[in-house]
Amino acid sequence: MCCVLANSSYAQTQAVTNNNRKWWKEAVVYQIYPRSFKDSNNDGIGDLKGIISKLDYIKSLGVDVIWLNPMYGSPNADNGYDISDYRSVMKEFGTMDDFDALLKGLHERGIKLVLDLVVNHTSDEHEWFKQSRSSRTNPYRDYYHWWPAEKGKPPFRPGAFEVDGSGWRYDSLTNAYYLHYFSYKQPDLNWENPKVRQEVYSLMRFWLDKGVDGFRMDVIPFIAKDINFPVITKKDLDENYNGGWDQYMASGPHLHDYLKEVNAQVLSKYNVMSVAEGAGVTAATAHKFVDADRHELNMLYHFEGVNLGYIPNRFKKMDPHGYSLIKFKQIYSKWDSIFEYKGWGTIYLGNHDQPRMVTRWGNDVPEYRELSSKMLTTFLMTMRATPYYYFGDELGMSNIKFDKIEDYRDIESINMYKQVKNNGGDLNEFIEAQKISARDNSRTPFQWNSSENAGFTTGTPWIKVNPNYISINVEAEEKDSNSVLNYFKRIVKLRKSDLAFVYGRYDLIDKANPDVYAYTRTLNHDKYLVLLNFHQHISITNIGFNVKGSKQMINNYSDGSLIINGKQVTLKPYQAAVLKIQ
Ligand code: ISL
Ligand code: CA
Repeated sequence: MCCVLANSSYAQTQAVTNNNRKWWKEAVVYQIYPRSFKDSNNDGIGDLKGIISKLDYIKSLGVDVIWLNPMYGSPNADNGYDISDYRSVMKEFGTMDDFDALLKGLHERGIKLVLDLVVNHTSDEHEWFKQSRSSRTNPYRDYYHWWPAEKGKPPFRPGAFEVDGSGWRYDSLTNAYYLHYFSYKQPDLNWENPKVRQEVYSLMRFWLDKGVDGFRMDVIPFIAKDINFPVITKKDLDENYNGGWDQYMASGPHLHDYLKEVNAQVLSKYNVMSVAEGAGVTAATAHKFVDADRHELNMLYHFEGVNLGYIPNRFKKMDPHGYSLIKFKQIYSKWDSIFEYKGWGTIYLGNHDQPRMVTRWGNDVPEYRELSSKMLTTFLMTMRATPYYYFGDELGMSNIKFDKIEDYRDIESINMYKQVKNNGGDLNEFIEAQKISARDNSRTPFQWNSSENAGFTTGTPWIKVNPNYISINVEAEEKDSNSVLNYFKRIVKLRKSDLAFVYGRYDLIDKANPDVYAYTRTLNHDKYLVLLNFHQHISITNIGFNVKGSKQMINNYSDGSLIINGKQVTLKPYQAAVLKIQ
């Protein structure tokens, strides 16, 4: 007992020494999907000049770092996650001058810029791949994974975005198959080849030398594979819904050698941050990526939270009973404890691969959309982890819920639909499930005002605008002091007002409560209590210490009401409050 206490107070005092304080731990990251933010030339596609025109809006949010989804040269099979030229800007998004102006504009406002690094795969239209496929003896042949057809069919590997589900594609030009974990337009790079690694480090330096502040690293555990390609079955993968990909297809024997090399040769030379998209990373493997003593990466984001509540292997269909808050609390508490002494966590509920946060985790009916948006934002801004906040969530934007496949633009939804159709599956059931889980729900244009197309474009938007833009938009919300937007700004300020919200110890309270998520954040003598009712009924939580007399820091009910009865607090539907314990 003595030692447990000693350890935790050690962690507390250690937590804020200068050694441990890092700008990226204290930052709020705001993610922008450039295709959908603001269109400056009215071709219907958001672009860099559009972002530049909204820098003051971004500044007004109080965020510190922008993560920009890929904006490099790309034929857009997967909206920029298929890169054909790493050193250029996608034509639709503008020019390198626009990029430089964007970076300058952000830096002038004290905001950092993090780019998306997509180096598990390139586009099949990248020059390296064109060379690679041209002949078996081409110097670029080993930049990718090829399987000569005379060896027979290669062992099964899934291709996430392929209708036939296969991750190998036959290329008659050289009578061989190439590997692609996503679509056939996204061939996987061969990281075993040192030349490939040097190419990647060189392109990273290209952007870092321009002054960018770090990278979000797409599917980084996938870069290293067991290139003996042992036989695995679809069943192996299906039975390991969360871990299967990692176990059989990723995290190859040299993964951490490569990450150490990236750190030694590139990242360590700059004052930048790195965050891994930790697809498949588990509690057991997380430290390998982010333990500072290992000199690899700074942060990762895991999928355990966002995968909760889906029926396994059913095209992301939600369990009809929704998700269990008790499990939700277990997952986020576990991940907090993983990084208590080593590494550093991230927290998110939405991004460009996820549906809108309020639809998925809150309640988007008119009565509760604003309250539950604010409640979820309170969670994100009060955890011990760097928040990655997805653009539009600060307005309470919700899923568009397309009811026809023709409205979808995402390769994932379109090809899954074909797959269900080919297998004679239930297409209505599929479309219903997509209304909750499809990625396009979070890719609809940002809602600036109530003019046509939400002020995003005067052209035809590349994907439909959510009709709720008439009332859910920046212009309306800036004027309303109780809006989701103004609540967001207030809670970002609150997070920044006290290091306890960043570094303070996290303690879960009333953990068996199925409706309320309650916890404290403690640093030295400062202690805050966070109360979140995740459900639409009135809920009671037992805190275990007297709450009366504590100071209210924020409350998503605009009248500031909160029913405290000694150690017990009664919360209204989706109520959220943060109290300072005196
Ligand atoms: O989006 C997913 C499921 O709906 C994820 O499985 C996703 O494919 C996975 O997390 C990898 O995501 C990243 O790489 C993909 C790209 O489509 C995603 O947008 C990107 O975030 C391929 O580059
Ligand atoms: Ca445009």
